[in-house]
Amino acid sequence: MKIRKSGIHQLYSSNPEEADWVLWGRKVDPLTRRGFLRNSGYAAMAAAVGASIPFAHLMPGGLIPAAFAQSDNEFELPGKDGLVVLNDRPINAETPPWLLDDDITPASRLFVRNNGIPPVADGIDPEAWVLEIGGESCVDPQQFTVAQLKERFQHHTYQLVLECGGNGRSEFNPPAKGNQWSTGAVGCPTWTGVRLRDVLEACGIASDAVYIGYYAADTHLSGDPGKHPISRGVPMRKALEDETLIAWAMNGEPIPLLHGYPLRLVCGGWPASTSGKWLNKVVVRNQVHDGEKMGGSSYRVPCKPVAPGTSVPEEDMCIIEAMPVKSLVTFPRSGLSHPLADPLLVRGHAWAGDVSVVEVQLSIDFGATWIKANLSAPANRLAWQRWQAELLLPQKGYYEIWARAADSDGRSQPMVMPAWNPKGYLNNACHRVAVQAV
Ligand SMILES: Nc1nc2c(c(=O)[nH]1)N[C@H]1C(S)=C(S)[C@@H](COP(=O)(O)O)O[C@H]1N2
Ligand SMILES: [Mo]
Repeated sequence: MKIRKSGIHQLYSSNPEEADWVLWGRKVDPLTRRGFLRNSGYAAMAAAVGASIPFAHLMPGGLIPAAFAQSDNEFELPGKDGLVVLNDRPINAETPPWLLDDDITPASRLFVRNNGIPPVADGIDPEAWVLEIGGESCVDPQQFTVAQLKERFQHHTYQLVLECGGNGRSEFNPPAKGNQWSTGAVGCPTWTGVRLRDVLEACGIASDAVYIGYYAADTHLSGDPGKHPISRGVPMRKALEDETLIAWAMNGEPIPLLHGYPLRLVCGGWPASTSGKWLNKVVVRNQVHDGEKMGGSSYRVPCKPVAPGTSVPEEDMCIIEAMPVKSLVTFPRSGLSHPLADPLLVRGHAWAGDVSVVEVQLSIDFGATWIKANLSAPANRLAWQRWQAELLLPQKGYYEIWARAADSDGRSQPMVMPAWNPKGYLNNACHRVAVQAV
């Protein structure tokens, strides 16, 4: 049986129970949500994954087997290593999970999300690049060249998670429009720059300040110079955190053009749309910033959960702040064949918005039982955390490894899908990879 990746996603997104029935003859028990595989369906699924499935009776219905859910259509992007390109104008590309195994994400493996057209490298003189600080709640508006920023303020380096608010969007049902990210719109490089707080304080923050907003040098897809592709911001409490940086270096090198050369804002743990690339202006606002992609349903979710497919009035949508707890299995790569007798080393990263990860658990039986992984401390606040474990698979066959992280606020990842929302944000469902014991 051959199933093309886009085909299987389409089938499952329009009607997962129907897809189960068409592909495998699998029926879903309405009480337990477990899938019933009849013998012929079981044979079809086992044939498709290439092995018997010891825990088939525990497998939930309506879920694409992880063996088919991975991105596999690799595509070349200059300077990038095996990223999957979702769109080429503007450029958007994500990283397959097995290429996110590094502790510190190298530039070649960091996802790219552009809303407009980046400035051209040739036209940028990094020393002469000017950052303007202003806005109605800035006491003394000023301009700084990059050289002046470097000279006047203390330098700081932090490893910070960047995750697109729409990471995981492809799994929502009904589907949400936008880049169909699977799991790869996340990374955790180190960033060097000055604290936004130090720069804002040098310009004076008025007592009525509530928000900051950024402006940048990329241009709108329409070509209209009066329009900004994106201009977002964060509340003052996030803007003034130690780790919120105006950065000029990523992993010790000038920030690559695609990631914001020569200057970018980095607000770790919040939707990466708040981390403005090609930064040329920061405004201190006496109201919630109202730049491009701050309003409507952009980077907003229903303030209260809604039924899938509901159309939600604008006043009932709330701005996304910290990203939810999440984890990724970066080794093994889904599809691995592993000798039954050997312990299987499994590892990945976990992160949790503004707080820390306190536990990562793994399951090889579709969530029936869980074991604890070893979890490392983060390099600094707002960096992702390495976890690893050794698993023994009980008999030959097809398994899925599920990873589930819990944060210091007592929240953990949902096993299947979190609350549906119109734009498909904040999918922090457990990551799954397929392994075959042989
Ligand atoms: N100026 C500018 N900044 C931007 C964007 C953009 O299009 N223009 N995209 C935002 C979004 S939506 C994301 S997810 C991150 C992506 O950062 P990266 O491309 O460096 O991974 O940048 C954010 N900053
Ligand atoms: Mo994003």
